[in-house]
Amino acid sequence: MADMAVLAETLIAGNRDKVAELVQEALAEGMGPKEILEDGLIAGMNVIGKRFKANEVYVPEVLIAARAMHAGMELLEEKLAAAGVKPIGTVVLGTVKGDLHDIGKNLVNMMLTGGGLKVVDIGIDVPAEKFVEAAKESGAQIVALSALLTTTMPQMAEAIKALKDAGLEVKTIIGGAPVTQSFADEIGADGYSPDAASAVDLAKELIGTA
Ligand code: B1M
Repeated sequence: MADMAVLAETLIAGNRDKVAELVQEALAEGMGPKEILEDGLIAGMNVIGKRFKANEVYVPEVLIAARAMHAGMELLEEKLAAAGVKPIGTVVLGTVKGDLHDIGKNLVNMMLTGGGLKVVDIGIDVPAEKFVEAAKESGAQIVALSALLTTTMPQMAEAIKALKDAGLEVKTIIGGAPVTQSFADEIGADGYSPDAASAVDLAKELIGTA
């Protein structure tokens, strides 16, 4: 029977082709897609998240592991849907208006996806009303905002205000190099995360599945 520890290790090593091969093998042996996802892919991505937090691996390793994760996910997605396996929650994610930085945001996306959440990535330079629209359309529990410029940080406050004004029951989390916990408190965000891996713990905690 396919060994999920080997799949996790292969993902950590970033070997995309081997990950796809192992996922295919496991499916062919009759293993359930949920088990492959949780014990293989997510387990591997969790290790990457922990190592990234501890500065034991860096952005390139995370991107390579995430690419391997995608290769596995592609093979599983249809089967997961058919088996009625639902993501643990939905997160709308974007970089705020006026801000074009997306490397950190994309990492957050990969980590959240790797953590079993559905991510609706609405890109960069996102105005407040677009966050509201996407949250409404997707029924997200969380809206995650990224900003890399001190000049665009006020846009986070705008987006949070717009979500509150729209009466949406979503939690908001923020992050990005110039962002701090005290800024999050000041603008009424529900959470702040200093890095992509912590964003997963924070999102799960706010959704109540941590
Ligand atoms: Co820009 N830039 N940039 N830039 N850029 C910075 C941010 C800057 C610090 C460089 C500097 O001056 N030392 C500075 C900002 C100063 C400030 O305001 N404090 C700056 C500036 C000034 C500018 C321009 C204004 C430059 C100009 O044109 N004069 C301009 C602005 C454009 C705009 O956005 N309107 C600009 C443009 C650019 C490029 C387009 C050239 C490019 C972006 C390419 C891209 O993203 N596709 C760029 C880059 C690459 C950088 C630096 C070099 C690297 C940013 C990065 O990707 N880091 C950056 C200097 C630096 O940080 N060393 C700089 C890696 C990434 C993994 O980290 O994004 O912090 P980061 O994400 C982390 C965490 O912050 C967190 O998780 C990630 C991983 O752990 N995180 C979240 C991020 N978002 C989160 C959301 C969450 C949770 C966690 O949700 C809950």
